[in-house]
Amino acid sequence: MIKHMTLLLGVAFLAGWCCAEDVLPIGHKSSYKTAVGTEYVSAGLIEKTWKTDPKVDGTWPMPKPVDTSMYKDATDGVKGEITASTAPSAEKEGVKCLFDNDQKTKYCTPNATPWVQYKFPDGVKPSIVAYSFRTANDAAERDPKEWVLQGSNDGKEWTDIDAQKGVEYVSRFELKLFKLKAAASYQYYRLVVKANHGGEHFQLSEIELFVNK
Ligand SMILES: [Ca+2]
Repeated sequence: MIKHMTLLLGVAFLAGWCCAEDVLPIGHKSSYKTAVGTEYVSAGLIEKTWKTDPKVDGTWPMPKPVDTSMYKDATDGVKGEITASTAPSAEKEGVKCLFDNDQKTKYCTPNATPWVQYKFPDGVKPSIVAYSFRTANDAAERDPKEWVLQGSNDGKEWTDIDAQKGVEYVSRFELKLFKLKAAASYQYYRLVVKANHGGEHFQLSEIELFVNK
């Protein structure tokens, strides 16, 4: 709380306005897409003073920029088989939306803890060194919080290659990068979600499986 107060006061000072009734709290996540404003770095987060409505100014924390330029997404240009444990909430929100390189499309399913699987073509076992998630447009309670990433060469026996707990996000369309402790080479990769942030649904807009360039 103290850190957030410090951030808020710093933002107010730098932006040149005083704390008024219409100042939205740190962590407010709406109106993200239409925001414009002044960007600067504070306490490890990119802060922006947004002006989304002539009547309401607000300040929201933004995630640190993530550099993935040293990687190549192993799913790009590959016709893999993409499956999931659970059908999507709507036809247009199918699991393939996770790998279409379009953050405006998402996989959304009425299951807080689904699994998602990417099977590379026969003979293709990319050496994955990192992976990324991008959160979707709305409903932060659907974001993944805890999961295991697994690899397999037959779709039956699985090896855990990464596990994460307590992962937090600060914005919609946020990109999160996870680096593996050791490269993993498999034909199948499966994300097993163990917990989300409390919603009845799970969703993400993008998953990338990275190899080194
Ligand atoms: Ca997508």
